[in-house]
Amino acid sequence: MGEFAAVVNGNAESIYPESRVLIIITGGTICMQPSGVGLVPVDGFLDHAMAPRPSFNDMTERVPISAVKDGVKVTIDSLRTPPSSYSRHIRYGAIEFSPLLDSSSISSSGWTQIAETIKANYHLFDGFVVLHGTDSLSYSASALSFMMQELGKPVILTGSQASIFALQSDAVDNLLGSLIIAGTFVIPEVCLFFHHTLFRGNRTTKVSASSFEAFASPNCEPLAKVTSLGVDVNWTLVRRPTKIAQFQIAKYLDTAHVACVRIFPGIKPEMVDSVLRVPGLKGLILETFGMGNAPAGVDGSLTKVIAAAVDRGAVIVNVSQCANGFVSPLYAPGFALGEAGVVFGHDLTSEAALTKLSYLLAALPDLPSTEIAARMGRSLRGELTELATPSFRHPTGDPEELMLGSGQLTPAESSFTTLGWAIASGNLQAVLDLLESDKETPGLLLRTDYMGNTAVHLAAVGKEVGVLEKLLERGASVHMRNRANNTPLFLAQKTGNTECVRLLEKAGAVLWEGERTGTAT
Ligand code: ASN
Repeated sequence: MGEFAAVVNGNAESIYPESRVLIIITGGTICMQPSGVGLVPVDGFLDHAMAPRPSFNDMTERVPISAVKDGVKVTIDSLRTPPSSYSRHIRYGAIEFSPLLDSSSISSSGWTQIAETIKANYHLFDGFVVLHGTDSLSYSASALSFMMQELGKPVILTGSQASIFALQSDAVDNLLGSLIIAGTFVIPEVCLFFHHTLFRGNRTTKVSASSFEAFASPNCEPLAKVTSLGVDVNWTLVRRPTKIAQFQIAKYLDTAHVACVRIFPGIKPEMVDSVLRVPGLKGLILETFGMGNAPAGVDGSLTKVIAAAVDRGAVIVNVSQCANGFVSPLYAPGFALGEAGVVFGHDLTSEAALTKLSYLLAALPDLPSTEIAARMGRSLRGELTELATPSFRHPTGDPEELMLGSGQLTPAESSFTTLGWAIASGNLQAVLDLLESDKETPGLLLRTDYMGNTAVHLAAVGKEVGVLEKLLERGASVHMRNRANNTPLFLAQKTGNTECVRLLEKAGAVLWEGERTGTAT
């Protein structure tokens, strides 16, 4: 260890708590080096790329931590970051896939491997960062979003346009931003982080082959932005599970029986027909012009080819070639497609449409194609905009909230205190009224008291299990930890609140490692 380590080694007993993040390394430019056959991924990323960098390593002791690799319990080496501006260290370990891939070679078996690794390690980490090549990153982010059900922790996919070993690269920013967000904020979605921006993964598309600003989310605002002041999370957009159920994964996607065709002027109906007649084909994504239009063909021949395939049981989904906007049967050509049985994919990206169809076909193999088609038009994970759907929403902000440090309670702080009283006294109606009239950003469910306790922590030790249930049904997280690093489940157990323990476990709560091993207080 060098000079730097000697200076900071005294930080080992840091006053700041640690979050724990697992980095899953699948490959991509971020870990590539030149070879005789072009850029190839090289292994040993934690040691070679992260350990030598002070922003990833505060040079304290490398602590072995528990993880599950290929279904086997193992201990892996960990490093930790210096404290972030959120007064937390991020302690992280890595699991590297073998072989590492250029992401152009990822397939549904790779998605299964990523999903299974997250599932096996879910109880051991606060969040997950997946290092991945950029070429197929939006496909993988979309696929994983559908595979993860009742996700309660952040899963952030990232990569870079230049290798971390290059002198000028976006790799450090992308990786550090992902780590800090995954270890600090309970954003329970499959996200993609790139160029200071956190996107909902299934809304993204790769828009540049070389620029550092490589991804866009044309039909959905970013979930968060990293600025010089910190991470600005758009909490009103963040989705969260509202079903009291544990995290689950779908094991695989059926990409073997779907295809994607891009309509172009002069396309021959026979071309589309031959794709639709590939043996076993169950679904087709049709990339159409503008708002969902395709040439009808001579005497409506293309429309007839499509109608015949729908009759044979194929699911055909209309998405736009335009990055921005949505498809609708507004114009006659689009209307004709609708009449032929094509389902309108609203503002789905092609990546999301293809992976969603693959997911539905694998998850619901016995469902009639008309039912699969109907589900393609409805939002499962926020991947499309359903015009009439109410969404989870925190009320918009109030500048007064920025009065922190003025010595007085902000309106948000005082309403959290009131909520705390209502929870402590088991007054369900008062809790519901307070949540209903909440006017702050972030909302009451995301706020904490001076000890870092969320409403769920307070309810876990409260006398009314119904209060806890209502909080969870409104999307409150069971995974947040307070300043003492305690989960609500730990507090409920400690106070002997067995009903709350049972409910929290049903909602996917698990004890934190320190709590399981008895080092927590
Ligand atoms: N070909 C690389 C990949 O997708 C591109 C990158 O990661 N920037 O693996």
